[in-house]
Amino acid sequence: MTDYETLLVDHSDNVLTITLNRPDKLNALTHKMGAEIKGLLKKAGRDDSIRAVLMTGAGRGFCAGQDLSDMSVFEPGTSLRSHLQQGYNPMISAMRALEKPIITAINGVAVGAGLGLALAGDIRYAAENAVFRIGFIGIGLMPDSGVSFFLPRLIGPARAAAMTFTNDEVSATQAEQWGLINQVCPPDDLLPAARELAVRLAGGPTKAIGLSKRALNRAQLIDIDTALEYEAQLQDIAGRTGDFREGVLAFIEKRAPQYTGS
Ligand code: LHQ
Repeated sequence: MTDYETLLVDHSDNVLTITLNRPDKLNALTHKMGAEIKGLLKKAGRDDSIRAVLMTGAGRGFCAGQDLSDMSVFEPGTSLRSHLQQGYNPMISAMRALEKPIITAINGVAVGAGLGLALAGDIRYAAENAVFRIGFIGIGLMPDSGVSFFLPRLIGPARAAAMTFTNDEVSATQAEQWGLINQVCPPDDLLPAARELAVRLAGGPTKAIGLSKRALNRAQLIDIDTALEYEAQLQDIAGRTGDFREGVLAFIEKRAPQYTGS
């Protein structure tokens, strides 16, 4: 696959693996890294042979958020609003809009916009040594990159407020108890476990998984009646896929389904 300046990329077994690759900076985000991630997410949306995405970090960090040594962001007159509108917002939106499962394998510290990246995935596995920290308040900012949206929904408003205001570190074990992540793994087991799940999901009924993601996204924002109607509309689409027919046929024929993503 094409070379990337800030990422390692692998495409095999219908899984696109994106590894943030600035380990000496704990994979802090630069403009280039954001652009490369967005480009890959676009490709993942168009390429039928990509049926799940796995995102992780090289070295001992997952992602330390905005690269604070990039002074262009802090020059007087720089609008952080346009920095976010052009940089992180489309990246986080693209992760939520991609109708394929995204697993984040959090191998170390996840801070600031790096926490946003971790939370924008659908399913999160973390190494025992991973830690979560808001970061923003530590440099006099408030949460961006979707963190103010994801955090209270995942762990509740009180815990979200404490994390956001104090900048205290949250361990992987605590994060699992709170529902911030799905599973804690010994460090050496993290990638194999996350990859096993990604490969398993990549072999699933991709369209139905994508529509499920669309419904789960929408359910965060709407009332039950609207949610029921929205589910009915999306199920109509799922009901017209080849994978649905295959799923029912396999059940009747008492065999494992062979999903193709069609
Ligand atoms: C870094 C970084 C980093 C550059 C570690 N940048 N080099 C922000 C601004 C503007 C607009 C919009 O949005 C945002 C969003 C955000 O992301 S705000 C949050 C920004 N991130 C942070 O505030 C985190 C800063 N980093 C830290 O607090 C610590 O490095 C953590 C707690 C992540 C890890 O601590 P340690 O494990 O003790 O590692 P370390 O501090 O020694 O870092 C290792 C190296 O990585 C070190 O470089 P060096 O050359 O000295 O070995 C750090 O300078 C570098 N690094 N984070 N964000």
